[in-house]
Amino acid sequence: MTVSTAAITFVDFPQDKVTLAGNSGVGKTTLFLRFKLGQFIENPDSIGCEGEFRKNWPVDGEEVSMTLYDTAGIERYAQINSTYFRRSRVVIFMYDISDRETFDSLTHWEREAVEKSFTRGQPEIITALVGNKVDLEDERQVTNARALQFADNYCIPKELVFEISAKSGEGVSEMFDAIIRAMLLKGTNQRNLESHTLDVMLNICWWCFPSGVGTSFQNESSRNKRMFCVCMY
Ligand SMILES: Nc1nc2c(ncn2[C@@H]2O[C@H](COP(=O)(O)OP(=O)(O)O)[C@@H](O)[C@H]2O)c(=O)[nH]1
Ligand SMILES: [Mg+2]
Repeated sequence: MTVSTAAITFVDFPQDKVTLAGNSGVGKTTLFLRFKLGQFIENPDSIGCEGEFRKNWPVDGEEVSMTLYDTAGIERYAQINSTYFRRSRVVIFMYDISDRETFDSLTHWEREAVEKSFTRGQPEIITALVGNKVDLEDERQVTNARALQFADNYCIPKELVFEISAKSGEGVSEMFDAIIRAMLLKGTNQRNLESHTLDVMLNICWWCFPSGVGTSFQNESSRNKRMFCVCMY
């Protein structure tokens, strides 16, 4: 139920949020650390890594910010909660080319990530498919043709299908370059959306009303883009 309208200024979610999705062991944290530190860390769990890192990535003479999110190993113990994926600008679906099961699990990850990012069907979400551990060519269980077929089924453009090695670094820069270009093509990045004013409608949040704070925000110009109540609904 809408109770009133108001104009407020607030800091929006980061428009450069890039999340990693995929089974434990595919190399998400190794890729995250390569992005963050520019090197291969043999035993990523040993250095206790926090789950997000923002940096400027130079592409085509521009410096564009990207904030990469890692699950930080949660998927080993529990389902990833929706806060992790919420409002991702880009989701990178990652599998291990030497482990067929990690590829087969991507249907599960696609459902999880795209639903929990609250962006299913929204044109601005970018999805990429990444086969990691290409240095293990002799142990390959997933062909590039299969990956391209998957991408086709899930509307991932073939320019965003990659095979990389987070260990050797092969293909990693090219992958981030292409993702940044896709973000630029779709017209948003952190530089112009860090903070802005929106006309909003205050709504009763039926999840926490009447005991909780009971309000959430809705962007008047885009009814799909409801801002969330502090109860996170
Ligand atoms: N050979 C090879 N091993 C890798 C590569 N990327 C990660 N690994 C190894 O795979 C294991 C799991 O990596 P990790 O980043 O922890 O996977 P996560 O569970 O998806 O975060 C570690 O032993 C990494 O050293 C790669 O490109 N090639
Ligand atoms: Mg990890």
